[in-house]
Amino acid sequence: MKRVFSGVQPTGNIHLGNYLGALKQFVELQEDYECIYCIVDEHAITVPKDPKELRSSILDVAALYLAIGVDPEKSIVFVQSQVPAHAELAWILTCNSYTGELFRMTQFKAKSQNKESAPAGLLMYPVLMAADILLYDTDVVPVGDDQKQHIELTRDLAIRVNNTREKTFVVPEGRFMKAGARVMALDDPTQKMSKSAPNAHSRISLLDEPSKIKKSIMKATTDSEGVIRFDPVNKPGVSNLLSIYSALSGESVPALEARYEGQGYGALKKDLVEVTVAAMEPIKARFNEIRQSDELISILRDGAERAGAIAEVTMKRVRDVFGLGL
Ligand code: AQP
Repeated sequence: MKRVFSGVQPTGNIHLGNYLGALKQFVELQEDYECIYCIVDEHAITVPKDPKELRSSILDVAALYLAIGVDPEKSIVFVQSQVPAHAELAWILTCNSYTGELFRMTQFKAKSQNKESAPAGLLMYPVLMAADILLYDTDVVPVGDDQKQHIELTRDLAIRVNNTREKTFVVPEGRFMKAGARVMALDDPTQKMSKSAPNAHSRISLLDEPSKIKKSIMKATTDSEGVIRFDPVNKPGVSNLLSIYSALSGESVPALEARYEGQGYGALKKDLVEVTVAAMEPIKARFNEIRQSDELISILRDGAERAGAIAEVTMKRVRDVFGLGL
Protein backbone atom coordinates (compact mmCIF):
# COMPACT_ATOMS: atom_id res chain seq x y z
CA MET A 1 0.00 0.00 0.00
CA LYS A 2 1.32 3.46 -0.87
CA ARG A 3 1.80 5.89 1.99
CA VAL A 4 0.27 9.32 2.59
CA PHE A 5 1.61 11.93 5.01
CA SER A 6 0.29 15.40 5.80
CA GLY A 7 0.05 17.81 8.71
CA VAL A 8 -1.66 20.93 9.94
CA GLN A 9 -0.24 23.51 12.34
CA PRO A 10 -2.03 23.89 15.67
CA THR A 11 -2.37 27.63 15.26
CA GLY A 12 -5.85 29.06 15.86
CA ASN A 13 -9.06 27.83 14.36
CA ILE A 14 -8.83 25.63 11.29
CA HIS A 15 -10.62 27.35 8.43
CA LEU A 16 -12.46 26.43 5.26
CA GLY A 17 -9.22 26.81 3.23
CA ASN A 18 -7.42 24.23 5.39
CA TYR A 19 -10.48 21.97 5.16
CA LEU A 20 -11.15 22.19 1.42
CA GLY A 21 -7.47 22.32 0.42
CA ALA A 22 -6.08 19.59 2.66
CA LEU A 23 -8.25 17.99 5.35
CA LYS A 24 -11.03 16.81 3.05
CA GLN A 25 -8.42 14.82 1.14
CA PHE A 26 -7.26 13.15 4.38
CA VAL A 27 -10.58 11.39 4.71
CA GLU A 28 -10.88 10.34 1.06
CA LEU A 29 -7.36 8.91 0.95
CA GLN A 30 -7.58 6.69 4.01
CA GLU A 31 -9.55 4.07 2.08
CA ASP A 32 -6.76 3.39 -0.43
CA TYR A 33 -3.51 4.40 1.31
CA GLU A 34 -1.68 3.88 4.57
CA CYS A 35 -2.19 7.38 6.00
CA ILE A 36 -0.18 9.26 8.59
CA TYR A 37 -1.64 12.56 9.80
CA CYS A 38 0.37 14.80 12.03
CA ILE A 39 -0.31 17.87 14.17
CA VAL A 40 2.84 19.83 13.39
CA ASP A 41 3.41 21.66 16.67
CA GLU A 42 7.12 22.25 15.98
CA HIS A 43 6.13 24.26 12.91
CA ALA A 44 3.82 26.35 15.07
CA ILE A 45 6.71 27.69 17.21
CA THR A 46 8.42 29.32 14.23
CA VAL A 47 6.61 32.36 15.63
CA PRO A 48 6.19 32.86 19.41
CA LYS A 49 3.24 31.00 20.96
CA ASP A 50 1.66 31.00 24.37
CA PRO A 51 2.42 27.48 25.76
CA LYS A 52 -1.05 26.93 27.24
CA GLU A 53 -2.76 28.01 24.04
CA LEU A 54 -0.46 25.82 21.95
CA ARG A 55 -1.23 22.71 24.05
CA SER A 56 -4.92 23.42 23.75
CA SER A 57 -4.69 24.01 19.97
CA ILE A 58 -2.88 20.67 19.54
CA LEU A 59 -5.88 18.90 21.04
CA ASP A 60 -8.29 21.06 19.01
CA VAL A 61 -6.64 20.05 15.74
CA ALA A 62 -6.49 16.39 16.79
CA ALA A 63 -10.20 16.48 17.65
CA LEU A 64 -10.95 18.19 14.34
CA TYR A 65 -9.10 15.50 12.39
CA LEU A 66 -11.36 12.90 13.99
CA ALA A 67 -14.46 15.10 13.67
CA ILE A 68 -14.10 15.44 9.91
CA GLY A 69 -13.79 11.67 9.58
CA VAL A 70 -10.14 10.65 10.03
CA ASP A 71 -10.41 7.18 11.54
CA PRO A 72 -7.62 6.31 14.03
CA GLU A 73 -8.23 2.61 13.32
CA LYS A 74 -7.24 3.18 9.69
CA SER A 75 -4.83 6.13 9.96
CA ILE A 76 -2.03 7.12 12.31
CA VAL A 77 -2.77 10.42 14.08
CA PHE A 78 -0.01 11.93 16.21
CA VAL A 79 1.78 15.06 17.41
CA GLN A 80 5.05 15.92 15.66
CA SER A 81 7.10 16.73 18.80
CA GLN A 82 6.26 13.27 20.22
CA VAL A 83 8.53 11.78 17.56
CA PRO A 84 11.99 13.41 18.02
CA ALA A 85 13.22 12.00 14.69
CA HIS A 86 11.48 14.92 12.90
CA ALA A 87 13.96 17.38 14.42
CA GLU A 88 16.90 15.01 13.90
CA LEU A 89 16.18 14.51 10.21
CA ALA A 90 15.50 18.24 9.80
CA TRP A 91 19.07 18.98 10.92
CA ILE A 92 20.54 16.42 8.50
CA LEU A 93 18.50 17.91 5.65
CA THR A 94 19.52 21.43 6.73
CA CYS A 95 23.11 20.39 6.11
CA ASN A 96 22.06 19.36 2.59
CA SER A 97 20.08 22.54 1.79
CA TYR A 98 21.35 25.76 0.22
CA THR A 99 20.63 29.09 1.89
CA GLY A 100 19.74 30.54 -1.56
CA GLU A 101 16.93 28.05 -2.15
CA LEU A 102 15.51 28.72 1.32
CA PHE A 103 15.62 32.51 0.95
CA ARG A 104 13.72 32.11 -2.35
CA MET A 105 10.66 30.48 -0.73
CA THR A 106 7.70 32.81 -1.25
CA GLN A 107 6.15 31.93 2.13
CA PHE A 108 9.40 32.93 3.88
CA LYS A 109 9.51 36.19 1.95
CA ALA A 110 5.89 36.98 2.83
CA LYS A 111 6.20 36.09 6.51
CA SER A 112 9.66 37.58 7.17
CA GLN A 113 9.00 40.78 5.19
CA ASN A 114 12.77 41.01 4.64
CA LYS A 115 13.36 41.85 8.32
CA GLU A 116 16.77 40.90 9.70
CA SER A 117 15.01 40.08 12.96
CA ALA A 118 12.74 37.47 11.29
CA PRO A 119 12.98 34.21 13.26
CA ALA A 120 15.42 31.73 11.66
CA GLY A 121 12.72 29.08 12.18
CA LEU A 122 10.68 30.75 9.43
CA LEU A 123 13.58 30.19 7.02
CA MET A 124 14.04 26.57 8.10
CA TYR A 125 10.30 25.77 8.09
CA PRO A 126 10.35 24.06 4.64
CA VAL A 127 13.31 21.87 5.67
CA LEU A 128 11.40 20.65 8.73
CA MET A 129 8.43 20.01 6.45
CA ALA A 130 10.68 18.00 4.11
CA ALA A 131 11.86 15.97 7.13
CA ASP A 132 8.24 15.31 8.18
CA ILE A 133 7.48 13.91 4.75
CA LEU A 134 10.69 12.00 3.99
CA LEU A 135 10.77 10.37 7.44
CA TYR A 136 7.83 8.17 6.50
CA ASP A 137 8.87 7.14 2.97
CA THR A 138 5.83 9.11 1.84
CA ASP A 139 4.45 8.64 -1.68
CA VAL A 140 1.64 11.22 -1.62
CA VAL A 141 1.26 14.53 0.27
CA PRO A 142 -2.27 16.02 0.25
CA VAL A 143 -1.93 19.81 0.71
CA GLY A 144 -3.31 23.12 -0.51
CA ASP A 145 -1.57 24.68 -3.48
CA ASP A 146 0.21 27.28 -1.29
CA GLN A 147 2.49 24.37 -0.34
CA LYS A 148 3.54 23.54 -3.93
CA GLN A 149 6.92 25.25 -3.59
CA HIS A 150 7.65 23.43 -0.31
CA ILE A 151 6.79 20.07 -1.90
CA GLU A 152 9.16 20.89 -4.77
CA LEU A 153 11.93 21.62 -2.25
CA THR A 154 11.21 18.31 -0.48
CA ARG A 155 11.55 16.49 -3.80
CA ASP A 156 14.77 18.37 -4.61
CA LEU A 157 16.30 17.48 -1.23
CA ALA A 158 15.32 13.81 -1.58
CA ILE A 159 16.76 13.63 -5.11
CA ARG A 160 19.92 15.50 -4.04
CA VAL A 161 20.63 13.03 -1.23
CA ASN A 162 19.71 10.04 -3.41
CA ASN A 163 22.11 11.25 -6.14
CA THR A 164 25.03 12.28 -3.95
CA ARG A 165 24.87 9.42 -1.42
CA GLU A 166 22.82 6.35 -2.12
CA LYS A 167 19.11 5.91 -2.63
CA THR A 168 17.87 6.95 0.80
CA PHE A 169 14.50 8.63 0.33
CA VAL A 170 11.26 8.01 -1.50
CA VAL A 171 10.56 11.04 -3.73
CA PRO A 172 7.00 12.17 -2.86
CA GLU A 173 4.29 13.78 -5.00
CA GLY A 174 1.96 16.57 -3.88
CA ARG A 175 -1.79 16.01 -4.24
CA PHE A 176 -4.02 19.03 -4.80
CA MET A 177 -7.81 19.29 -4.96
CA LYS A 178 -9.50 20.46 -8.17
CA ALA A 179 -11.95 22.63 -6.23
CA GLY A 180 -10.58 24.13 -3.00
CA ALA A 181 -6.81 23.94 -3.64
CA ARG A 182 -6.61 27.68 -2.90
CA VAL A 183 -9.53 29.21 -1.04
CA MET A 184 -9.24 32.99 -1.04
CA ALA A 185 -9.97 35.45 1.77
CA LEU A 186 -13.59 36.60 1.81
CA ASP A 187 -12.69 40.26 2.40
CA ASP A 188 -9.82 40.32 -0.12
CA PRO A 189 -10.09 37.56 -2.74
CA THR A 190 -6.60 38.32 -4.05
CA GLN A 191 -5.12 36.84 -0.82
CA LYS A 192 -5.42 33.24 0.38
CA MET A 193 -7.72 32.56 3.32
CA SER A 194 -5.43 32.42 6.34
CA LYS A 195 -5.56 31.78 10.09
CA SER A 196 -3.40 34.77 10.88
CA ALA A 197 -5.28 37.47 8.93
CA PRO A 198 -6.47 40.14 11.42
CA ASN A 199 -10.05 40.35 10.05
CA ALA A 200 -12.08 37.37 11.39
CA HIS A 201 -14.57 37.89 8.53
CA SER A 202 -11.82 37.11 6.03
CA ARG A 203 -12.25 33.42 6.87
CA ILE A 204 -14.77 30.85 8.02
CA SER A 205 -13.49 28.65 10.80
CA LEU A 206 -14.84 25.13 11.02
CA LEU A 207 -16.13 25.89 14.53
CA ASP A 208 -17.80 29.22 13.71
CA GLU A 209 -21.39 29.78 14.82
CA PRO A 210 -23.99 29.97 12.00
CA SER A 211 -24.49 33.71 12.70
CA LYS A 212 -20.77 34.38 12.16
CA ILE A 213 -20.75 32.26 8.97
CA LYS A 214 -23.72 34.24 7.69
CA LYS A 215 -22.13 37.60 8.47
CA SER A 216 -18.78 36.66 6.87
CA ILE A 217 -20.35 35.35 3.65
CA MET A 218 -22.90 38.16 3.29
CA LYS A 219 -20.08 40.72 3.74
CA ALA A 220 -17.79 38.94 1.23
CA THR A 221 -16.20 41.21 -1.35
CA THR A 222 -17.61 40.75 -4.88
CA ASP A 223 -17.73 43.31 -7.72
CA SER A 224 -20.18 45.74 -9.29
CA GLU A 225 -20.98 43.75 -12.47
CA GLY A 226 -23.82 41.78 -10.89
CA VAL A 227 -23.28 38.68 -13.06
CA ILE A 228 -22.54 35.27 -11.50
CA ARG A 229 -19.69 34.01 -13.64
CA PHE A 230 -16.50 32.07 -12.84
CA ASP A 231 -13.61 34.31 -13.88
CA PRO A 232 -10.86 34.32 -11.22
CA VAL A 233 -8.84 37.08 -12.95
CA ASN A 234 -11.62 39.65 -13.43
CA LYS A 235 -14.08 38.44 -10.79
CA PRO A 236 -11.99 36.92 -7.97
CA GLY A 237 -14.62 37.42 -5.26
CA VAL A 238 -17.54 35.77 -7.09
CA SER A 239 -15.24 33.03 -8.40
CA ASN A 240 -14.05 32.29 -4.86
CA LEU A 241 -17.66 31.97 -3.64
CA LEU A 242 -18.48 29.65 -6.56
CA SER A 243 -15.40 27.50 -5.82
CA ILE A 244 -16.31 27.18 -2.14
CA TYR A 245 -19.91 26.35 -3.05
CA SER A 246 -18.78 23.71 -5.54
CA ALA A 247 -16.24 22.15 -3.16
CA LEU A 248 -18.80 21.92 -0.33
CA SER A 249 -21.81 20.78 -2.35
CA GLY A 250 -20.15 18.67 -5.05
CA GLU A 251 -22.11 20.61 -7.71
CA SER A 252 -19.87 21.70 -10.59
CA VAL A 253 -19.07 25.39 -11.16
CA PRO A 254 -20.75 25.42 -14.65
CA ALA A 255 -23.90 23.90 -13.10
CA LEU A 256 -23.88 26.63 -10.45
CA GLU A 257 -23.36 29.35 -13.08
CA ALA A 258 -26.36 27.99 -15.00
CA ARG A 259 -28.51 27.76 -11.85
CA TYR A 260 -27.78 31.35 -10.81
CA GLU A 261 -28.05 32.90 -14.27
CA GLY A 262 -29.93 36.19 -14.05
CA GLN A 263 -29.83 36.23 -10.24
CA GLY A 264 -27.93 38.66 -8.00
CA TYR A 265 -25.01 38.03 -5.66
CA GLY A 266 -27.38 38.12 -2.67
CA ALA A 267 -29.09 34.90 -3.83
CA LEU A 268 -25.77 33.10 -4.28
CA LYS A 269 -24.49 34.26 -0.90
CA LYS A 270 -27.71 33.31 0.90
CA ASP A 271 -27.59 29.77 -0.47
CA LEU A 272 -23.87 29.49 0.22
CA VAL A 273 -24.56 30.34 3.88
CA GLU A 274 -26.99 27.40 4.03
CA VAL A 275 -24.60 24.99 2.30
CA THR A 276 -21.72 26.04 4.57
CA VAL A 277 -23.70 25.84 7.82
CA ALA A 278 -25.03 22.40 6.80
CA ALA A 279 -21.49 21.17 6.14
CA MET A 280 -19.99 22.64 9.34
CA GLU A 281 -22.67 21.79 11.91
CA PRO A 282 -22.07 17.99 12.04
CA ILE A 283 -18.30 18.58 12.21
CA LYS A 284 -18.79 20.96 15.12
CA ALA A 285 -21.08 18.54 16.97
CA ARG A 286 -18.58 15.68 16.62
CA PHE A 287 -15.70 17.98 17.57
CA ASN A 288 -17.40 18.99 20.84
CA GLU A 289 -17.92 15.35 21.76
CA ILE A 290 -14.40 14.17 20.88
CA ARG A 291 -12.60 17.17 22.41
CA GLN A 292 -14.10 16.31 25.83
CA SER A 293 -13.28 12.60 25.68
CA ASP A 294 -10.25 11.00 27.43
CA GLU A 295 -9.80 8.78 24.41
CA LEU A 296 -8.20 11.62 22.43
CA ILE A 297 -4.92 11.51 24.40
CA SER A 298 -4.64 7.73 24.12
CA ILE A 299 -5.24 7.91 20.34
CA LEU A 300 -2.38 10.45 20.07
CA ARG A 301 -0.05 8.38 22.29
CA ASP A 302 -0.75 5.25 20.28
CA GLY A 303 -0.26 7.22 17.06
CA ALA A 304 3.13 8.55 18.24
CA GLU A 305 4.29 5.03 19.04
CA ARG A 306 3.28 3.72 15.62
CA ALA A 307 4.75 6.73 13.81
CA GLY A 308 7.93 6.55 15.90
CA ALA A 309 8.50 2.91 14.92
CA ILE A 310 8.28 3.76 11.20
CA ALA A 311 10.49 6.84 11.67
CA GLU A 312 13.17 4.82 13.46
CA VAL A 313 13.54 2.46 10.48
CA THR A 314 14.16 5.47 8.20
CA MET A 315 16.55 7.11 10.68
CA LYS A 316 18.65 3.97 11.00
CA ARG A 317 19.06 4.00 7.21
CA VAL A 318 19.79 7.76 7.15
CA ARG A 319 22.36 7.58 9.98
CA ASP A 320 24.13 4.74 8.15
CA VAL A 321 24.17 6.68 4.87
CA PHE A 322 25.67 9.76 6.56
CA GLY A 323 27.94 7.83 8.94
CA LEU A 324 26.37 9.29 12.06
CA GLY A 325 26.74 7.63 15.46
CA LEU A 326 28.40 4.30 16.08
N1 AQP B 1 -6.48 29.26 1.73
C1 AQP B 1 -6.17 28.00 1.59
N2 AQP B 1 -6.73 27.26 0.59
C2 AQP B 1 -6.45 25.94 0.43
N3 AQP B 1 -5.61 25.26 1.27
C3 AQP B 1 -5.04 25.95 2.28
N4 AQP B 1 -4.19 25.59 3.27
C4 AQP B 1 -3.92 26.67 4.05
N5 AQP B 1 -4.57 27.74 3.59
C5 AQP B 1 -5.28 27.35 2.49
C6 AQP B 1 -3.70 24.24 3.45
O1 AQP B 1 -4.03 23.83 4.77
C7 AQP B 1 -3.04 22.91 5.22
C8 AQP B 1 -2.63 23.26 6.61
O2 AQP B 1 -2.04 24.53 6.63
P1 AQP B 1 -1.14 24.95 7.86
O3 AQP B 1 -1.95 25.23 9.03
O4 AQP B 1 -0.11 23.94 8.09
O5 AQP B 1 -0.36 26.19 7.36
P2 AQP B 1 -0.70 27.45 6.53
O6 AQP B 1 -0.70 27.13 5.07
O7 AQP B 1 0.31 28.44 6.96
O8 AQP B 1 -2.15 27.87 6.99
P3 AQP B 1 -2.72 29.32 7.17
O9 AQP B 1 -4.13 29.20 7.51
O10 AQP B 1 -2.42 30.19 6.01
O11 AQP B 1 -1.95 29.85 8.45
P4 AQP B 1 -1.14 31.16 8.66
O12 AQP B 1 -2.09 32.29 8.55
O13 AQP B 1 -0.59 30.99 10.05
O14 AQP B 1 -0.07 31.21 7.60
C9 AQP B 1 -1.90 22.95 4.21
O15 AQP B 1 -1.99 21.81 3.39
C10 AQP B 1 -2.18 24.18 3.40
O16 AQP B 1 -1.74 24.05 2.06
